[in-house]
Amino acid sequence: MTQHQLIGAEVSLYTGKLRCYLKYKNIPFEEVIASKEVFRDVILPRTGVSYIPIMITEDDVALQDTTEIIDFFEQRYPEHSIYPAGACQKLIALLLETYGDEWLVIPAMHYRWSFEENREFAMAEFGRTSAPNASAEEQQAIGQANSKPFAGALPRLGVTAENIPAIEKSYLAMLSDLDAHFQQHPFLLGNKPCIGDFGLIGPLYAHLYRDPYSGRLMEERAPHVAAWVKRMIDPEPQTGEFLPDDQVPETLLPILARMFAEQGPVLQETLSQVANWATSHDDKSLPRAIGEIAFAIEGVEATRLTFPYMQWMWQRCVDAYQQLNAAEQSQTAEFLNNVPGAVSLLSTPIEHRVVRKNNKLALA
Ligand SMILES: N[C@@H](CCC(=O)N[C@@H](CS)C(=O)NCC(=O)O)C(=O)O
Repeated sequence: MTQHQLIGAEVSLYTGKLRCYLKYKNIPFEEVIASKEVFRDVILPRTGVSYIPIMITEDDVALQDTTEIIDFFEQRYPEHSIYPAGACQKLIALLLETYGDEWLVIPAMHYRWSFEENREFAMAEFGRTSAPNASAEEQQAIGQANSKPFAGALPRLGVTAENIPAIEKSYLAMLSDLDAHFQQHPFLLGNKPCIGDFGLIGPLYAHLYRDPYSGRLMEERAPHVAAWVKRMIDPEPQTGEFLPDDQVPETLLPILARMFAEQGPVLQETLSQVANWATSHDDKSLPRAIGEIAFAIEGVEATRLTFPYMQWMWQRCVDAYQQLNAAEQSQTAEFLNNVPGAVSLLSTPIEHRVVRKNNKLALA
């Protein structure tokens, strides 16, 4: 093999995250569509799991999980790093990656599967991905079948008839906050993208920009966010700098405040459920979901499954915070003191860590 292969789909959230990264870094790659045959012959045998995207590197290493793939490539191609050197910037970048990857999936999935226009589009796209050579009719039927588990995931993520208005209210408020930010800055932390930009582009591209109904909504409500999406998917490779002196724009404060108000309590409860799980299970392996969590968006309560993977993402943030020296920690805390709940959650020790082993999650 001579080139890295990205195996994924245009319709997939996390494939979009990785594709934007590879383009910004100017890492040459070939994109292979994750058809049914590719799932059977490559994805499952090489990774042991059925997630996309996966990466087969030019020297034939198979990798899954966008965060791990990005970190693998950051080692191999350290120039134009997407991790800021500044302590505060780096932490904010990691927080926003966790928010995009693990929380904005809620509005992304809601808008894709609750609106007829988006649903029809996504089903056809699922069919096109699975069977690229089938007729449009066949693709629609295949898409309908293949998309069932995804459309059916809404209740597990905590999307219900009762909280849909709150999810939409929160998403539109977040979009307007982000619009105000991108009116002033091309990317989150200056004029080059950081890991946080790649976390956010996952939900904000494939679902919330590319699906037709959500795309119109974004163009109308938040044209600067739509312009950022276009910069992310068609970047000027390897250009730009982060803001000087470890500055973090205040326009990110409302976004972080929303993250800690909504996702913060879920993160906290996930840590505690993982710790409880560890005391009552000898086996180190972790299922995908280990329980249920009550949470609130815009004051409306709902329940979702507890995903220990969220803790794995959070550990990266906590590690970044707890490894800071005293001066960096106090400077970072000064900024984060404007975000209710942030410093206390970041200072909470992780009782039982989780690790990724062979693309599955396990207790440490
Ligand atoms: N954290 C993983 C998430 C990957 C993921 O959930 N991908 C979706 C498609 S965008 C998927 O394959 N879902 C299949 C499933 O949930 O079973 C990553 O960053 O790669």
